[in-house]
Amino acid sequence: MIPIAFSPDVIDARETGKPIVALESTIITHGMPHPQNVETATLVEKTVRENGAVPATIAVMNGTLHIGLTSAELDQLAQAKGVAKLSRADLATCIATGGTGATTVAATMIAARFAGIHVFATGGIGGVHRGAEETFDISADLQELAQTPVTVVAAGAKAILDLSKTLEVLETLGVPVIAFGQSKLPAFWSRNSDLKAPLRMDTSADIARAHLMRQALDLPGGQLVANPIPEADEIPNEKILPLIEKALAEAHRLGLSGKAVTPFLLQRIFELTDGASLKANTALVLNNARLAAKIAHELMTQTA
Ligand code: PSU
Ligand code: MN
Repeated sequence: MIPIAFSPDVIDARETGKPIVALESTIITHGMPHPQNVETATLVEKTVRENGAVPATIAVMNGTLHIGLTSAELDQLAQAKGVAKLSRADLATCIATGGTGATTVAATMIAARFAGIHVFATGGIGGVHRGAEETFDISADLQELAQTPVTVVAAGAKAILDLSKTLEVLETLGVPVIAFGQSKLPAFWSRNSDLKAPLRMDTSADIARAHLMRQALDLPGGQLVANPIPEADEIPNEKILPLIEKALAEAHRLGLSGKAVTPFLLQRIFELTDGASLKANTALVLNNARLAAKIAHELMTQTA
């Protein structure tokens, strides 16, 4: 028996067959500072609702796996200190020992699949870090996409990562990487990278059909939808790249490794851009929530 708690909204959605979109919580506890984290999380949930789906933010609180948080729980998590960052390796141990932890993309996918949720919106996924040939730092998110059947909507991957190595690993793992509405791979703060996306789709209906086709073929693993940040919210590469380099050099000097790397870089880039990175981050998560809700809606329609 797993101690699991569904929020009242998610219980209702499951009973009445409404589309549900999963949301991660590491972006709240380790990706953004307070109070912008809870403001953004609340806006993301609202955006999912406005686009015809029910949000299910996922986290472990005091040993209970939550599928959907009430606003009081969201508030509590956003202010909590010392929250663990949970990936595939530590989700079960956290629940088993009564701990509190926020779920990364990998752990959110596991929980979503367990709860029968097929679509998940986030900001950026983890990937192959720059210098991975030395450090072996490759996010467990990539393996998860290879084995857990959830469609993940993200804005591509940040330039704190090595984008082309990330694409190569995803190709090896057999993960479809689908750029939405364009041919180039989006690069998080910028609409375009210099890389061509392996696949392109222009409608949520096509993405839903592809998800169902993988299911019909009995293929394990999910799909990564790379949704470009809205034009008005882009940060030009030439502005952000030098700041990323600076943050990376600091992380290197501090000898950071493992789970600490990504949160440190996100926090430093926030500081170095005077908060501009956070504004863009919020805009792109909302944009992903919109698309994810449409895909979840399409999945319902096509299976009705
Ligand atoms: N990338 C972002 N924002 C984030 C993360 C990644 O742009 O908040 C978080 C996600 O939860 C992702 C995790 O799953 O970091 C990846 O961490 P790691 O690199 O340690 O696997
Ligand atoms: Mn890592």
